[in-house]
Amino acid sequence: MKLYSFWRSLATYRVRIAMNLKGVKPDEVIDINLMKGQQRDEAFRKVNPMMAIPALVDGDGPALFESLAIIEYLDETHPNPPLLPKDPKGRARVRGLAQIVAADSHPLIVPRVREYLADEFKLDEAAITRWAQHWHRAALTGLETQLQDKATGKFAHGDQITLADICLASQAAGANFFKVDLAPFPIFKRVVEASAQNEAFARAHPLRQPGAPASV
Ligand SMILES: N[C@@H](CCC(=O)N[C@@H](CS)C(=O)NCC(=O)O)C(=O)O
Repeated sequence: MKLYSFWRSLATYRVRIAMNLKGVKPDEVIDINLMKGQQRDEAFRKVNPMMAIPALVDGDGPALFESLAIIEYLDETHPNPPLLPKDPKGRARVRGLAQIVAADSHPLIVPRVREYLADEFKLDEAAITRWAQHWHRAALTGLETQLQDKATGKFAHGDQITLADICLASQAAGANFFKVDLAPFPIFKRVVEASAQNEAFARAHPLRQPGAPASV
C-alpha cells in the first residue's frame, strides 16, 4: 500500500487515523509537499488529477482518491473496528457529521482556494486568515448544534469511534492551524478531546508527522 501524504494535510490526517484504527500500515508514504506546490507536479497529476492528497494505492491500483471514499474502502476491506453504526439512521447521521467537515467546511480553506484568494483577489494573509476562521466557525456552530442531540455519547455518535470522530479531529486540527478558539463549542471540544486520547488519533496527528514543525 502506498499513501500520498503531507504532514499538514487535514484530509490525509483523516485517512491516517482510519489506517491506524484498522491496524493497516502503508508500505510506503510518499511526501507531496503542499507548501512547495508538488501536488501540481506532472507525476502526481497522473495519480490524482484533482491535484490533492490523500491518494492511496492498494496493490496494483488504481489510485483511490477523496478521503471519505478511501476511509469507506478501508472500512469495507478491514471491517474491524467498524467506522459506521449498523442502523441506517445512525449511518446517515455519522456520514452527515463527516460531510459537514469534509464536504462543506474543509474545501473552503485548502491551499488552492487560499492561493486563488491571494492571487486573483489580492487578499493579504490577515484577510485570508479571517476567511478561514469564518468558515471554521460556521462549521463548528453547525456541528455543536448537531452534537447536542442525544445520539452523541462519549464520542460523536454513541460510545464507539466512528467516521464522524475522524472528521471532527481534522476540523479541530484545522481550527488550531487558523487559531480558532474552541471554547464556544464545548461538546465538540469534549468529543475531540476524547478521541485524541486514542493512540490511533494521536499517532496520526499532523504535528507528529515527518517534516512537521513542533507547533503552528
Ligand atoms: N475532498 C478532498 C480534499 C482533498 C484536498 O483538498 N486536500 C488538500 C490537503 S488537505 C490538498 O491536497 N490541497 C492541495 C491544494 O489545495 O492545492 C478529500 O477529502 O480528500
